[in-house]
Amino acid sequence: MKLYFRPFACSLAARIALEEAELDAEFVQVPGDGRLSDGRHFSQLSPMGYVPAIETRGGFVLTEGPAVLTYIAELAPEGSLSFTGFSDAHYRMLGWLNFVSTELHKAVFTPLLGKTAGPEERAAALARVTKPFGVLAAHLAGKDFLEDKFTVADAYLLAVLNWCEASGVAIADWPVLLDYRTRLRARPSVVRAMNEEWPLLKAA
Ligand SMILES: N[C@@H](CCC(=O)N[C@@H](CS)C(=O)NCC(=O)O)C(=O)O
Repeated sequence: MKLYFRPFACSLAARIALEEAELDAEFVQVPGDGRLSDGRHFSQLSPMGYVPAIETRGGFVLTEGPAVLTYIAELAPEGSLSFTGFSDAHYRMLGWLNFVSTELHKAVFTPLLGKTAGPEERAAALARVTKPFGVLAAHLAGKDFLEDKFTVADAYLLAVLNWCEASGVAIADWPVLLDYRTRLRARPSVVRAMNEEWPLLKAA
């Protein structure tokens, strides 16, 4: 397996999942110009140019974070990153993956972190954080994880919450989310994954 990533991008969630499940993978950092060392351009593997992309054990390249995370969860020892198929919690976890992807990643953070949004679009993106952060803060009050145990949805949410400072989102206004992020950052798989990528981010 090969995970194509950019440091501290949403692909960090996939690295955390691989670390958590102790699955072997090769990690390939996608350079800014997309030219891979094997001569291919990354867009040949991921047509939108997006990480994460994972070359699966079967040899095809899978893109789209929630699908990549679900794939890793299903390869992992049963129950270590997800719940049993057909259980209620399993579908709730899939719901959280979609929630993080649509309500936070794309609606809020992509415009705030990108270089193309003007002041109006940035203000609109910032305003869109209130409702989903409120929903999450209410849900996570008194809980360690989105569901009864750590899953790939927590890995994805953490990767996105890591962007708050760079985006101007005042996470401290939602103390439950700040505490959740602090706790997850202390998790050994998260520490390992972030320690791997931090020097790469600094060097990028
Ligand atoms: N729909 C995609 C979006 C992934 C995405 O936005 N990835 C960002 C990083 S978080 C990316 O690769 N952006 C292009 C770039 O950084 O050049 C998914 O869910 O995986």
